Amino acid sequence: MVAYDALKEAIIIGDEEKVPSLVQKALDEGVDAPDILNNGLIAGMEIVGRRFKAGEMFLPEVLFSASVMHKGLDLVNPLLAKSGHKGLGTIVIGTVEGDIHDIGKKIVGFLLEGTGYNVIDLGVDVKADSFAQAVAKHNPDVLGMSALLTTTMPRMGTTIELLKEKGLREKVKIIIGGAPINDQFASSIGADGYALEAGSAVDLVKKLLAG
Ligand code: B12
Repeated sequence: MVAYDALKEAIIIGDEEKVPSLVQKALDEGVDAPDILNNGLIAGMEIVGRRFKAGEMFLPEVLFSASVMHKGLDLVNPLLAKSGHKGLGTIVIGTVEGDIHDIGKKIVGFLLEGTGYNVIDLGVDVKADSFAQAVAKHNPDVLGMSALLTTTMPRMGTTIELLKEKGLREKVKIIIGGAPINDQFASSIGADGYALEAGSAVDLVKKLLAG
């Protein structure tokens, strides 16, 4: 019997010893890596996402949970690759050109990764052309752009226009976020969605990829 409740709890409280040891124990008992991923690691991070959204967990705690979750992920990842396990989808994410704020974008990336998506983080100060190249190269299901400055928000629109020019816009769902962004701005530039915080970003991605 796998101690999934204990594993989830260890992720929530950020226990960096218990997470890898419980994952290793489950692997030693012959439990499938995808089972541990879905019912232990992802399930734990989903609770973290919900608590963060509800204001019951705070930023440093979320980052800590994400880092201990990664310790578990490191153990199951090689086995997942061998078993041909496919994630829920690929997300390319980055902070737009001229903007170096990345704390929020990283949390969004961690939570998406923690809930089963393959996340490619392009970093900060990402030019429209680099976003376009990444879409062409990785063929992601979703492109996420972050901006924290009112002066860099327009770059999101520039990127969408460039994707249209290159015939890439229809290949990918586009979501945006960051403190100055709202729904109205998202629709004005033709993005597919906006999320106020990381928990809602996970819900948004799920919704966009379901329909
Ligand atoms: C930390 C910080 C910095 C750090 C950034 C460190 C880093 N590695 O990120 C440093 C010190 C470097 C910095 C620099 C600057 N900053 Co600053 N910074 C902040 C601060 C205090 C917090 C931002 C933050 O991390 N918040 C916490 C995270 C968790 O929240 P978040 O980023 O909003 O992310 C959440 C959501 O927005 C959403 N989200 C975010 N991205 C995405 C993406 C997608 C796809 C989705 C769906 C959702 C999503 O989910 C996240 C998690 O829930 C804000 C103030 C504020 N209250 O926002 C100012 C702030 C953003 N900064 C500001 C300014 C002006 C600057 C500087 C220009 C200052 C200067 N004169 O040099 C420079 C700009 C440098 C540059 N070129 O980018 C202003 C912007 C004002 C404006 N209207 O444009 C703010 C609002 C401060 C202020 N009140 O004046 N800053």
